[in-house]
Amino acid sequence: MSSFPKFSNTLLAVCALFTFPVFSAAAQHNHTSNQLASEESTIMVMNGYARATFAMAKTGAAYFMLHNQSDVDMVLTSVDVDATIADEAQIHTTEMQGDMMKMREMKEGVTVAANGMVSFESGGYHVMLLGLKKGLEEGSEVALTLTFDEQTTVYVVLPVKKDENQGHHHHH
Ligand SMILES: [Cu+2]
Repeated sequence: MSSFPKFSNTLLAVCALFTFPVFSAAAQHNHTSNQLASEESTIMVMNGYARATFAMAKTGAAYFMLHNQSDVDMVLTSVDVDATIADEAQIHTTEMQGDMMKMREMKEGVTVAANGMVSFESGGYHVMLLGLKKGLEEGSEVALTLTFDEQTTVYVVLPVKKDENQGHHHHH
């Protein structure tokens, strides 16, 4: 059994684990490999998690922060989910229609401006998981592939966590 003093270290390790540098499409135009490490050619996926669901749930949601560290805008054009987890992943936004919160698929994708950040969070942008094979159990993992500009892919494995924030709606 792990002791309490180890707990905060574990959290820090998890945070570090879920920050992924990747090479942007812009970098790929340049075949000089030693330039690929350039700071201005990366996008980071930070603080990602999928929200735990009840056991029979058919839909779930994943959240993260995207940080575009390149000097060109990047568009998150699609998300794929591991087939053992769910049938499909969609990029959604949440909008007020009158006094109702509605979710809408972002078929055109979500732009992360050059050197900008976009937060995917409860009540805003999120990745919707449709056709869950089983509920998302706290402590398990969800593997997603994020595609930017229809060509640059980022593979992330997100922890499933309980979400105290009840802002997300379940009307799919
Ligand atoms: Cu949604």
